[in-house]
Amino acid sequence: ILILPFLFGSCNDKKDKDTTKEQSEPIKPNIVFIMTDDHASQAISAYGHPVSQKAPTPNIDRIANNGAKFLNNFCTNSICGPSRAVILTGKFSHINGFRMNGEVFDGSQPTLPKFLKGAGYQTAIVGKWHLHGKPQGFDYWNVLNDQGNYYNPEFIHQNDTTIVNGYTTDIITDMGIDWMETKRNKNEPFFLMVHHKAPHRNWMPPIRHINTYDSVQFPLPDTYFSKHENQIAAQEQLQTIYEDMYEGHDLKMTVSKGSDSLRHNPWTSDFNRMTREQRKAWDDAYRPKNDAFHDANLSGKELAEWKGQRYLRDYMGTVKAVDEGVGKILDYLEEKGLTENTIIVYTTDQGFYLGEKGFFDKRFMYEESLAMPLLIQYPKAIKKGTTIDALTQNLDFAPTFLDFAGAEIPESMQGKSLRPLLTGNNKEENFRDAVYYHYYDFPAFHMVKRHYGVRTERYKLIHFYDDIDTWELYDLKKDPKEENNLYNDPAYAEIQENLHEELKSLQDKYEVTEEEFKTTPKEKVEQAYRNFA
Ligand code: SGN
Ligand code: CA
Repeated sequence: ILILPFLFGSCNDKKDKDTTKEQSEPIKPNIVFIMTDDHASQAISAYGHPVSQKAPTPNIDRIANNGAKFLNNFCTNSICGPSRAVILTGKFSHINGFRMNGEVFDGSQPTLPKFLKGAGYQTAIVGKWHLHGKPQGFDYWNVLNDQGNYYNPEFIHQNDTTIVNGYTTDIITDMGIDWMETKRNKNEPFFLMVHHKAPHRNWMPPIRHINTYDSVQFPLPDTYFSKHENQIAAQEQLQTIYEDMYEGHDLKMTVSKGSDSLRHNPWTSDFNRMTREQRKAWDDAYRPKNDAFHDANLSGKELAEWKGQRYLRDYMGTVKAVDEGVGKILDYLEEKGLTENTIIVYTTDQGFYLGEKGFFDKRFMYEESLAMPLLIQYPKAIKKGTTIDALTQNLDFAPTFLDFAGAEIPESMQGKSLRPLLTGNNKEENFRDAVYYHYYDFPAFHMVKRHYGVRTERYKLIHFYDDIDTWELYDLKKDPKEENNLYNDPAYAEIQENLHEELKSLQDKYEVTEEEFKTTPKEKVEQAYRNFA
């Protein structure tokens, strides 16, 4: 009798306390981060480019419609591994130490998944990693071996490398869903990275989409045959569709009519790894179109245009599977009632050329490869149909997620949280005046020279260095296709001077030291030009 009131009292106290706790600590949002490899904004219909209108991406567009679309989001270094390292660390390449593909990421450094884990999150990554070494900071990881393959790819999980049968995009989508459904602790918020291989070179669509775009004529850019006047680095690159693509490996062209043997195909394992059934379905689908090509007997400009069409049809076929996968993930979250409390992101590691300037690949600081598509939905905080003009970067992703997770943003991170932009609490013009860019991977594949530069809302200044020393300046308002290099044009003298100052101040701010401007011995560059030609 004496004890009872005490018991009731204490129970009530406890209940009251718990309620207060819930009120002061709102449920943290889950984060599903879907990132593809080399997906150009021109190939996402939400961005409205004419190419994408011929091959729409209705599921990716759902994210734009449900939330926000960034119109000026850029990478800091347009290449795979480096972009991923920037995303994981919130720091530029020269600070996180991963400047170019082929280097090994120092996984012991502080990263986004580690901070999120500290904030009570479950963390997982499936799909492309490409930073060599094993992923750290993830409760679960199952990643492609190196670049990965489109068909029957190898995955690395713990100490095992396993071939998983099927089409890589579908496998990665299913792995992401499987982790959410069966592998995570459902009492904790989660951070899941779904990293696709597609639509990376060599653009092999799934069997179900080999013929999807055969009758579509994609618009080729009017810069397709550009001669790159006053752009020496562009003149000396090796990523022109009609000069540098491998006719077998990339364009799936056969040696002669009736034959299924591919023309130049230096890495046979992309095709040899297919099962007999897959290969038969593949050859049956390509044979008629390759035979029609042989009959047409094209050359010169017509042949170059044919290659552009073949490239775009294959590329869009791989995008189609990505879009279906995004739809599957969105549907899954919807079915499980997770949509309201989940931040869903769609992006890619950098932009890509779909024939602009004649190019495929990325690397350059020109718009198509500098720009990164970025779509984010989070119904609780982001209004439907938001568009964001501010100059943002992949550098900002880690601070943004930490901000939404209610975790502290470490001072050493160099990006800024996008949360105020997303929730409408920041005047866009105050966000950032200019972005800094620095590309290092030279001499290497495609021979794009080292360069760095600054982009403001209207102008861009680039310095190409190493085996050359040339500057380029563009007025993006008058010349959005960057064909008219204005460097040293007297009419732009003052603008040029201001851009130089802006560049210098960004290099100081981001702690870029002399170390970053090292050049390559001449013989090494010459040897590389011979190797890649
Ligand atoms: C491979 C590609 C190149 C591409 C690099 C880097 N060749 O070497 O075209 O530029 O990857 O791409 S391939 O025919 O082997 O695919 S990245 O996305 O990993 O940076
Ligand atoms: Ca890439």
